[in-house]
Amino acid sequence: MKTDLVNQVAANFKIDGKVIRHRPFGAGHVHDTYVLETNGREKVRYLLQKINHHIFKDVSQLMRNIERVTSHIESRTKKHSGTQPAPECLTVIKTGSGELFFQDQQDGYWRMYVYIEGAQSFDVVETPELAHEGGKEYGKFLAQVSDLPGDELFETIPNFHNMERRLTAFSKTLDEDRAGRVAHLQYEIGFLKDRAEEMLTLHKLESAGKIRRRVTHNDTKFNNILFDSAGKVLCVVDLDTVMPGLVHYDFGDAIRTVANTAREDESDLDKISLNIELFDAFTGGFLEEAASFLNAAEIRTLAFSAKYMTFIMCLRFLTDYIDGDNYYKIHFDTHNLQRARAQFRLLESMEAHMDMMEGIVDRFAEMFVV
Ligand code: GN1
Ligand code: MG
Repeated sequence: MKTDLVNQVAANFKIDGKVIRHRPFGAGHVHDTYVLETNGREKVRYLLQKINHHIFKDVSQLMRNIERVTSHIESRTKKHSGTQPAPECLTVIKTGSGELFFQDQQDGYWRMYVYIEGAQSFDVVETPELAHEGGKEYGKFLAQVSDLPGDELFETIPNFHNMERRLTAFSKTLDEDRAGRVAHLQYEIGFLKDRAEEMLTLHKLESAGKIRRRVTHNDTKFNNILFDSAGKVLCVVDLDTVMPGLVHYDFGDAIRTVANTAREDESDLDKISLNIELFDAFTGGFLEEAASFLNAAEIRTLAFSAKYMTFIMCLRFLTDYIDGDNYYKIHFDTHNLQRARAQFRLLESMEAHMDMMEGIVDRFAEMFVV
């Protein structure tokens, strides 16, 4: 990205001083992010993001959701603590004319947040204490957004975790075979087809009215929680997909990342398995915060949700690979295939641990459901 463009774009936001330095930031698969330093007096740094509007097609509605969610969390925290809180949430910086985003002349869409200093996030989790804190934080997040006033949030990516739609898209991609890759992937395709029917379980429960939509985060990778340098939770970030969803999406995606012994795209499959101790620790924290507002059918299917979200990632990574890598940022040619294979291995490990996982959920449900 050209230095001048970042500087030019930044000048449109209400920042303290002028940008003196900037660098690319983070490991997201979707947006381009920069951290900016200014010569302002307040010594605040900023996070400037070029929003991927091929994925988030309605940037105005996206930013309206984020504004609603962040201001609600902020007001709720103030009410509960009675004081000005430490950052419990992202702070949006508006443009000079009061807009939530800036559109440049090349049709790029940009937004800005206050950069949270001294924060760290974890791609791989090693201690049960950290997993437990993360579980509490995502459980608390669900509670915080549960009483969001006003209309339903806008669906920023329609049918994001809708398994039927994802399976249909997969079949279509197989038929088209645009990158000529299908012939080499018979094992992987069979792996997914064998499990497709089981993956419609949540959809069926929802249609039968046994589980219902609530406001969920929908991208609860563990590294979307920020911790301070002492390991204390700061806040949940990456609010792009906060919208109506099932609790399973949040619990499952968090388990997919917190209880994986390796990175999401690990190439050495033997390093990948489900760490049951970390599953236990996260689940305990999560249910401590969330058990009181979940119903029995939701709780009974929580362990399954880990498989659901891992399967959907297998499906999405493989679909993108077959389609010629149009969605996720990749760092080498077979990156999406490697991601898919790593998720396959994790899913197999979850299948082997399913009874234990269900037992753990039951144990905490007994403890925390009043
Ligand atoms: C994307 O790039 P990031 O971390 O925000 C994706 C998630 C996937 C994740 C896999 C909008 O998230 O759904 O789980 O990659 N976000 C979108 O790492 O597609
Ligand atoms: Mg994201």
